[in-house]
Amino acid sequence: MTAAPWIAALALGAAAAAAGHAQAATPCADLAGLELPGATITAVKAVAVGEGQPIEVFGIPPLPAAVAYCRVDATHTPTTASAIKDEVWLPVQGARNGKYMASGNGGYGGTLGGPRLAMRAPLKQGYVVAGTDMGHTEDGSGGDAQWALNQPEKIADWGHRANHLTAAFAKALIAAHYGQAPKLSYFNGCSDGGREALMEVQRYPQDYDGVIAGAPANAWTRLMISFAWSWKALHETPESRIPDAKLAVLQKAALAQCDKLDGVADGVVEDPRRCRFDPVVVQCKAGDAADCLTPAQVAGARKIYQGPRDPRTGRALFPGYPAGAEAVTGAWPLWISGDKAQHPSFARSFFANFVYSDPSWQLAKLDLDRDAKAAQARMGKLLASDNPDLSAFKARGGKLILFHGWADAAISPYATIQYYDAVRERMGVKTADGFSRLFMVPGMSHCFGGPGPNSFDMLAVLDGWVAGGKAPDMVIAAKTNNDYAALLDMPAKAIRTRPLCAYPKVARWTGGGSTDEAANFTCAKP
Ligand SMILES: [Ca+2]
Repeated sequence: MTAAPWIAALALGAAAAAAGHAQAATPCADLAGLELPGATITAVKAVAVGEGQPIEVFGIPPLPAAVAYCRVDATHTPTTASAIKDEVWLPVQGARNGKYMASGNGGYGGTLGGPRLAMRAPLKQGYVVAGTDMGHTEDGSGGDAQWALNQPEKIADWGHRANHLTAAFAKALIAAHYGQAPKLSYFNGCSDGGREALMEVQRYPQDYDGVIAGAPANAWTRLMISFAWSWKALHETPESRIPDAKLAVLQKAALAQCDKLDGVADGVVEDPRRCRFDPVVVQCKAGDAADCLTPAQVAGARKIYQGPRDPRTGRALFPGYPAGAEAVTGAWPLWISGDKAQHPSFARSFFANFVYSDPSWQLAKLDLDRDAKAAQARMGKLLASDNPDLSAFKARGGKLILFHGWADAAISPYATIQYYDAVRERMGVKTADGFSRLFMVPGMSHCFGGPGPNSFDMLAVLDGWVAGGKAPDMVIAAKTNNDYAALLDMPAKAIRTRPLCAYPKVARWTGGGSTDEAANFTCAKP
């Protein structure tokens, strides 16, 4: 060997760095003095087992830590108008699995509460976990977005920058703390977190090895049009409103028509595409009564099932909502038709603050055609993550899992099918199957809960694919006595199990054995 010693040393050093053994580990307390580009570390705290973790959302009190970890808070200022806060929780050496998972946020972000809730379970499994408030501190989970008024940089932070900066920061922190980069990195988000997940896949494909996008709000501006449409459909005239008490009338009639189409009478429509429900069947013969809908209410309901149409051309602007889960907890009253429904609140705030910079803008001014075009022109490219070309993510070896509840009243499940169909068409079915999956979840509400089996461990499924090479064609879901047990780390009892089938397949009962046991179902062509 004639190479100069320093070349050999450099090569050895590079090899060691690549293998992740080059850096010295930095203890938790010393991370406070760490200088990382673009980040200011604002707090560092060693958290003991059992110590309360702040959640600060939905009135949830601090929850006890299942493992000891180092909590690092940081602020990022990619522009002078920016202030992106994030948290990284690093489990103690003996508790870690060597992998990193970032949690998405929801709604308009603005709080770390949602991410913190979603970070607890993977932390317990040994993941380093992280989350960001997306760049502002107004809790946007109810649809408020005054923070966005005349704040293009904050909109870009929320739109795509925050999660990307958190990824870079968390990875640098992991390398500093353990002296070793993460073996694998995952992103897991639902709702706006699903939009964020697909944003990472499309804009920053190198950030993550595996990504879960649940009920994605990825066609953001078109989604806001559909939210405005909900309001218009049920406020066209004073008679159009559908009181909460009448939603059970719609649901009962829809289930009477469609529940058994899948061969199992379980209060859940397995494949709503086969359910062509027209609410005219519950129209009052005359006048109004508690067990029927007036003609104006029937017209309103039809528009919700149908989705927004261009008033001039009749073209569909976004898909509507499946029938059969109108009255379940967290369905139409919360999102679509209630006095304080979230569709109008999200849409009003979006057009007022993002599109027209006019805080007084009201939905009564809505002109569907004009406003859809303005929203698309001003915000479409920045906020949407609906590009079906995922070739850069595929090329880096990334794996993507999408899921969407069929009983979702917040974001139409048909929108995710449309997007995934577009991915399969653009990339070819075989190529798409090589790195992506969509699981539709019958009877699941928005991201959580619902009358169908809605508990499953998608992170374990993703890890099994990325780390274990096992492409998932079926995921077992459970309906338990507590839909929120997994999230809150509480015990729960399974009432029913059912396979979720990789799209386009659906679960079919074999015709023998209990319909409460997944083993008696197969995944079949719809
Ligand atoms: Ca059924």
